[in-house]
Amino acid sequence: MTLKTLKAALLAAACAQTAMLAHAAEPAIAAHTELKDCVIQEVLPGKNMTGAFVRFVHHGAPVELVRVEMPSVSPRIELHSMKMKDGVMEMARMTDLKLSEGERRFRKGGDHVMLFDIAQNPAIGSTHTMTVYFSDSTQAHCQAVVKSVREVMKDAGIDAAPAHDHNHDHGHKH
Ligand SMILES: [Cu+2]
Repeated sequence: MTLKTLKAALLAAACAQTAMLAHAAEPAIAAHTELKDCVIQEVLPGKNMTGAFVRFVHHGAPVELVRVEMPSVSPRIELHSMKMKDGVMEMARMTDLKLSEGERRFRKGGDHVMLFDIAQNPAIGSTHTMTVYFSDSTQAHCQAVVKSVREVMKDAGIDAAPAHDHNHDHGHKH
């Protein structure tokens, strides 16, 4: 083998490796999990963060959530749960990342996707691609729609109406 052919062979090997790495960086679509009802809560005035919600429908062996990406909305995303601390509900990093057979729902007041450092508030009604990465190196996508806080609360079964509304508007209607 001449030096020239050796160089060519090395270059070819390097290219093959680069191609393999590029392939590895694009995970396969998960066959085990569907993302449903993907929603982003509107960003409230004066804030640059918000929550996003999703319903996972999972089949087969358990997998773990690794991370969530939504590049058109936020460059920094964490998975959060609500935990009781000193009698107050607080957000904390999610420790239970497992998806088992069946449904798991993220919703306002519970588990959620936390979007930080939002530079431009997404408009209500606009949609954004949410990508979830799993521990088996697969991923799943959905189109998350931006909804108002009121709608998000309604979806979560939280009564958003102020307390006095019950007394004056709804108290005697049956
Ligand atoms: Cu949070």
